[in-house]
Amino acid sequence: MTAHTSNEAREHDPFPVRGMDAVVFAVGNAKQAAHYYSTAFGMTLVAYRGPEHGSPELASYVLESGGARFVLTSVIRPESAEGHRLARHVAEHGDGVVDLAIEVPDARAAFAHATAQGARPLAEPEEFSDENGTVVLAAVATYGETRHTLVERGDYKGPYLPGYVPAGPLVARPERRFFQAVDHCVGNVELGRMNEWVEFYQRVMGFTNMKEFVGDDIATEYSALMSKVVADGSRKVKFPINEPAPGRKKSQIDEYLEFYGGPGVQHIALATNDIVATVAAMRAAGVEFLGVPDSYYDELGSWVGETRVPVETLREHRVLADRDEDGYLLQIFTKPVQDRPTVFFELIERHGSMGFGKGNFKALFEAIEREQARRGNL
Ligand code: TYF
Ligand code: FE
Repeated sequence: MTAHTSNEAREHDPFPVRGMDAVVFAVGNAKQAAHYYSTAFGMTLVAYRGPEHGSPELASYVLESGGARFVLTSVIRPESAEGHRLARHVAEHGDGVVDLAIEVPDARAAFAHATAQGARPLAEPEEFSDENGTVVLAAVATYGETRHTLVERGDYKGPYLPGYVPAGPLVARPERRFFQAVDHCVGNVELGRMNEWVEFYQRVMGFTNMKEFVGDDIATEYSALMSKVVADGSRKVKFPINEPAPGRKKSQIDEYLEFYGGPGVQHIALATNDIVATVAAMRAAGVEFLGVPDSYYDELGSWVGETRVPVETLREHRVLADRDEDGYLLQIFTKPVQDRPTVFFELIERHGSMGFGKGNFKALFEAIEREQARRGNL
């Protein structure tokens, strides 16, 4: 019965997905970035591709933490169109996300559906093989210069993709994993374009709107952004889309668009099951988080109810909490992780809630505004 139901569900899903395959970053110095994500994010280097192994143009480091996978690529010597594209990406946008790669059961079918629904093709489906098996890759464009590679792994057994060799770890693994999955990946798009991109994911990938959104009522009062969330049927892949809104001050989304040089990935949320331990470990390694005022915690206790960690512990670590009808969540946001005020990370510990922390938007956006002011961009 269960098997029958899930088979049927799959047949009716025009774009079935298995989950996020990887978040791919183009950076100026992947060797150093791999060290940062190892020491400060507790990730483990598992695979590498570079000039020592027949790739003279690009160096790529694959890091994992549970099911979360980051790929960090930098250009050694631009030769091909791909090398020039990545070199120009870093020159224009700074370090950033070039690819939100999605694992699919059938990359040819996913690509055919996406392009029939109007997605711009970037790479036709192609097989890549080595002694570990065969994968099929295809790619379509999304907002800005970001892409979605569609990854069909079948029973591929290598450490990442053909062309990569096993590598690492760079440093001793932490005793405890800091996070175990990518929870959601957020895009910033231009003023007035949010609904187009929401419709893009609905049409091209069959994603549906999740109920959480920031409308113009909230936007004009304090957040200066509007936001909607799309997700696949299984809710393993969740993509909130933000656009700037006219507020009292300069929108944080406008600041991003200005410094990134257009639309792109704003933050990656990482799912943890012990946010307090993870924040403590990341802080000790030098990661900076947004702070909220003490008054946030003075009020929190009166409405958030029972949480796994007492409010006083949340206060100590500046962790935020929110509750809805399904449960609660704990979350915290890093400051931008490069010199440009662009990409940052979120840690999220979910206990039933499928939301994104709507109850925290006011405190969070005020904290972001304090940072914007500190940077002279408000
Ligand atoms: O992903 C979300 O929607 C939450 C809230 O600049 C959020 O993490 C939205 C915009 C933003 C920071 C956080
Ligand atoms: Fe988020």
